[in-house]
Amino acid sequence: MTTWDLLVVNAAVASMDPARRGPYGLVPDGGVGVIDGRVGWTGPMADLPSATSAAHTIDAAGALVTPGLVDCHTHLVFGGDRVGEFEARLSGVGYEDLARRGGGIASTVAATRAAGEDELVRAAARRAEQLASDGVTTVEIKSGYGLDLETERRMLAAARRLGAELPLRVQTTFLGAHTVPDEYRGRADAYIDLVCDDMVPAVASAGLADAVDAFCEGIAFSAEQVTRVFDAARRHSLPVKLHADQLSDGGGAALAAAFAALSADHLEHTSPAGVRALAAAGTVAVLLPGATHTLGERARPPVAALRAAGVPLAVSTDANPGTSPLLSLRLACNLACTLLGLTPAEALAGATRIAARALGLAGRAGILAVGAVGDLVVWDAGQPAELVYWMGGRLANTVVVAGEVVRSA
Ligand code: DI6
Ligand code: FE
Repeated sequence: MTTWDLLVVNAAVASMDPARRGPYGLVPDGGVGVIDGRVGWTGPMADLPSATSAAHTIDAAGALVTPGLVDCHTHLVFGGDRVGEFEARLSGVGYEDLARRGGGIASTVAATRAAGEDELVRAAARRAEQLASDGVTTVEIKSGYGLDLETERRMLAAARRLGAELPLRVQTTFLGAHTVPDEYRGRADAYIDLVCDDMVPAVASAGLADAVDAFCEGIAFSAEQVTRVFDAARRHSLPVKLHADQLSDGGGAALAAAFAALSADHLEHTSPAGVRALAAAGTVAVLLPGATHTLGERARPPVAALRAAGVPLAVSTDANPGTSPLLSLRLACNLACTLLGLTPAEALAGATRIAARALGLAGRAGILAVGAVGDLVVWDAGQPAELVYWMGGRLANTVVVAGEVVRSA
């Protein structure tokens, strides 16, 4: 007889498992059994073995259950704030202008360098809590506001601590090539030397980074410079991802594809050739509508072309102080539908199963299937599209991580 650590019964289980029926892999009168932190059984209640018992049982009474949500692109760890910049942009100053004047990312770099690790953890924990309280159980966190070895290390260590101290799985990404720091102005190649020769080896050998990212853009780094960073990542067996074609078409999508990147993110200006390259490489396209919205960007990622080419689509908050101060993954999903043309089913897959794939966790997170992590959410909702329909607020009723109830309403 199996004794589940946690058994959820009488639920509308949106398993997000493509092996099951419909876009949500919905099992209308279903259940989930978790043992040793993993899903050991899920299916129709009628199939639950009769000789079964559980240390803890949740009767969902018909409510919707999904896998824990996965936010696959955030910059949650940073010092200071950019509220003043928000006001300046509303009065007409452009984002790229601010960056050229030493505002933008550079101002967050100054504040982050000045912050200690405890301070970074405390501030980021408040933001992570907002995501987690509404059903996010896995979050990716990037560095990239340090731009020197010591601060990049401190950011990644802070992100790792969040994973240890909060009931949240944290995947870390080293984004040393986010922008050229002031002290290297006009010497971007020398800064890339530092990233490749010192920073990537140091964070890799300390086990601080699960992946390497870069910002391929006119105001940041060229495709040639990013290629050097990706070569360094490859030497240290770290997977890569890329901020690609956000403000202009810099060939970022094709570059990401050439390195079989886990994901290419943003893609507002990606060309048809870039779309084809992503499809051929199996690289996930991560859509970040919070940045589109905040920047008032008119260009849209080529969603119809990405879909037609079979590129997997993920949705994320891009939570960051400059271009996407967005702390609700469900609102990101809503914006992905209203601004970018996703269906609610695509958006929810993009915030679960496909987001996990963008983190190298395909089949292990963002899905309710045997062997996946036992992370799930019981929602104050009856049908999956409702999670995308409501703009923000909090719908998560009970959040479970590794079979343990970590919050309940
Ligand atoms: N693209 C973005 O949207 C964020 N980083 C990036 O490379 C913006 C980061 C910031 O403005 O602080
Ligand atoms: Fe970003």
